[in-house]
Amino acid sequence: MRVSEAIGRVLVEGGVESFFGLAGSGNFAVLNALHEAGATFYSSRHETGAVMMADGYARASGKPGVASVHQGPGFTNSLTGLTEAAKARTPLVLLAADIPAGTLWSNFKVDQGSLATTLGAIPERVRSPDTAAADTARAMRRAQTERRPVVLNIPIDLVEKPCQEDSTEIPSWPSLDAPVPSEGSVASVVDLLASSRRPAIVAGRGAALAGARLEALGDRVGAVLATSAMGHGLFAGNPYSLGIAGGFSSSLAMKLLGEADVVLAFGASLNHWTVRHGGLFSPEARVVQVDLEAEAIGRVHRADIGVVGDAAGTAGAIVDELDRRGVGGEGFRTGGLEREISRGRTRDEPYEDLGTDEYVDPRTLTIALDDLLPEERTVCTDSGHFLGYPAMYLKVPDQRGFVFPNAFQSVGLGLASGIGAAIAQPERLTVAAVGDGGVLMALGELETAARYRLPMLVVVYNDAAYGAEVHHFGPMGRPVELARFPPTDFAALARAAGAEGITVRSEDDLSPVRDWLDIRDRPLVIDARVNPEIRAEWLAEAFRAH
Ligand SMILES: Cc1ncc(C[n+]2csc(CCOP(=O)(O)OP(=O)(O)O)c2C)c(N)n1
Ligand SMILES: [Mg+2]
Repeated sequence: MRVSEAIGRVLVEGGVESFFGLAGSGNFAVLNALHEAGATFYSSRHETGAVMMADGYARASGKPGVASVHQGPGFTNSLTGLTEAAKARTPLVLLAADIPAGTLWSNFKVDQGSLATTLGAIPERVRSPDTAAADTARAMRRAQTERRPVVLNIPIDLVEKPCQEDSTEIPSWPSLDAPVPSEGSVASVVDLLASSRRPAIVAGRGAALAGARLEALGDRVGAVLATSAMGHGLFAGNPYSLGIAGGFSSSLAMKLLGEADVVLAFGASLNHWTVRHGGLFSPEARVVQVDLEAEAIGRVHRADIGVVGDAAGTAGAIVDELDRRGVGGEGFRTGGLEREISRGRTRDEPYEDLGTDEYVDPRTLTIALDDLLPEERTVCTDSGHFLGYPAMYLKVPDQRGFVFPNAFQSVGLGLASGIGAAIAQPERLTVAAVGDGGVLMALGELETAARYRLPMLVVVYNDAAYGAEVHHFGPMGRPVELARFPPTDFAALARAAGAEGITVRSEDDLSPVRDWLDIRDRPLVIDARVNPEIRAEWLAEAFRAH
């Protein structure tokens, strides 16, 4: 067996069904080995696209993502996606070809291990033919247990070398229990809850990844439930769910979270957006932050009690201690709160429709899509001014149904991420919500989506501008013409790439979407001409950081 075959075998026997990448001479043998071992290959048009497809696949499926790139420029092209995956703590293995172990010079030479480290990914390498299987297995294990992308560098002079028969055994490691919180920290949380009348739970992606049963804890103490943007969907369908905490909150969510006397944050960084720059919770509220990493506690927002532990184990330990002491109650959940929450959704808040003959109001567009599209969906967003509309107005069925590649706040990642999500969850409709700037940055991947005939809906919020910059600097009286562009016809671009495309200037123009939903044999791109004058309310809040 050759090194490439050993790598393919370890990954496929480890459960890898789909992988992403872009072929070069350096990774060709690895691509073929994975393919021959039984995994399905999806070829991107740019390496950051390949990594984001693997990242979107991982987020939507809960399984690790795998991507493969050529050495040197193939690897450096992947770096923005890799950084997003590192910051979002996505378990992912990037199989990166690398220059021959024995060479001093190559055009392709960059220090791939250092670059991986700098970006927050884990550098690993295939050390020799006889360690290739073990090195690959270790890369997968580290990606999963440490919840980070691993760059497995594979020197090209090793990849076709034979491995000794007995070296391709896949090593096994003991399974690891998640870190449990100390008894003392659990006791202090329960002390707080014993005297709390209005507890709130805010859950982030860490809580979702841990599978924490926070709704049971919420029921026990009568808490209102909210998530960070990354954790969106975690409490979908719960009558006490307030949706996203922070800049994307409804006014009711802001009011109720502001009234909380105890806030329990699980696996949420409590960053500026989630806590509205510190203004979301009352200064009197006691804040408990539960995180796997001590470093995260109090890093952005004050934490009165810090608990180092896994979100699932900590929630369970708190419930056990509440049981033991007989503490619990209806907390917030009195006086028709359930009804108030059901009437206080963001999409029911009044706004003045600013559509014209030429332009649709992005709120009206998104609410109409929410009504039109099946609820079994994965919503995936790019970054930009438009971002609040899909996050605030499109319902998602659960946390895996919301893929939010915004940990690095890079524009241009949403389309590829949506492709990965569509491949991970084919029975769900994937909606990639992108800006005109973001989709043009990743335009090659429109061809990828069409080539695989993915049943995705790509909604382009087309304001012919880098709207985030226009709405940032415009109100300050600064010139913004450098961030405006002539209109781009995305419906025509979609058709040229092999997808379907429609131009939407009003809600009524959405009727072809109904027909497409019945067939869905290729992507549909909605070129939504949104009114470029509308400045999203959430943006003013977001820009307070600058
Ligand atoms: C890679 C990258 N380049 C530049 C930026 C700065 N930036 C933030 S939002 C934005 C505008 C994106 O335009 P578009 O996708 O059309 O969305 P809009 O803001 O217009 O809704 C830019 C350029 C960024 N965040 N990431
Ligand atoms: Mg734009």
